[in-house]
Amino acid sequence: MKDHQFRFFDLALRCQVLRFGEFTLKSGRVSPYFFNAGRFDHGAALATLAECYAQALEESGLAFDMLFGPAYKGIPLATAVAIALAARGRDVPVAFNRKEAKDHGEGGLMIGAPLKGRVLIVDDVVTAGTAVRESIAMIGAAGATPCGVLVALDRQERGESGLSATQEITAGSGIPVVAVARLEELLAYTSGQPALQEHLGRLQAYRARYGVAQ
Ligand code: OMP
Repeated sequence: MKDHQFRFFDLALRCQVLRFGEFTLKSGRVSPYFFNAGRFDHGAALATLAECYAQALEESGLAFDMLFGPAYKGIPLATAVAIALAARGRDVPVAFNRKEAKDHGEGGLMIGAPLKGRVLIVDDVVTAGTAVRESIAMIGAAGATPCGVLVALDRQERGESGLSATQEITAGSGIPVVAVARLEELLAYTSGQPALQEHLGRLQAYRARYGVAQ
């Protein structure tokens, strides 16, 4: 496991973004863990998180022209990543959407830089891939090219085929998904932390039931 992945899980636990227990997901699956990116709710945490995203992005080598943060949770995430990239010497445009169209003032659904060129979607979590597919469609409809997805956590859950949801997105649309960390790294991190041992069995059982073959 990489250094920034350790930092990411340490931060997620400290901020109570990552919690263990019993959680019903959007998909209806009952999960022994949940990742709530809304709890990255102060400046230093967002700065560290954005550094982890920027590191994962740089290591991926993915080419992109601008960032897009889907409402709501993607908005602060894409903004924070744009700031982290600027600190690394790369100044890129950033855009986001609103969920309801406004018919006064500047109007429209999109805010920030005009969507054009290769657009990288920045979001929190992928489970079944529904949210990511919606963002890909939104960018295509705006006449730009969705070129990749950058998320904090890929839960590596089985999609409709034997592949994971993120593998299905890439297979279906050619769009790569880069994650700061995946369930695989969460398992490695958990097994290395004495205080988290009690959760390991439930995580492994969940992966056996809903995950993909490693
Ligand atoms: P999919 O659209 O199925 O990929 O699920 C991703 C979304 O589920 C996220 O954007 C969240 O709204 C929510 N979610 C989490 O935030 N954290 C989790 O650990 C799991 C989920 C989820 O419901 O699957």
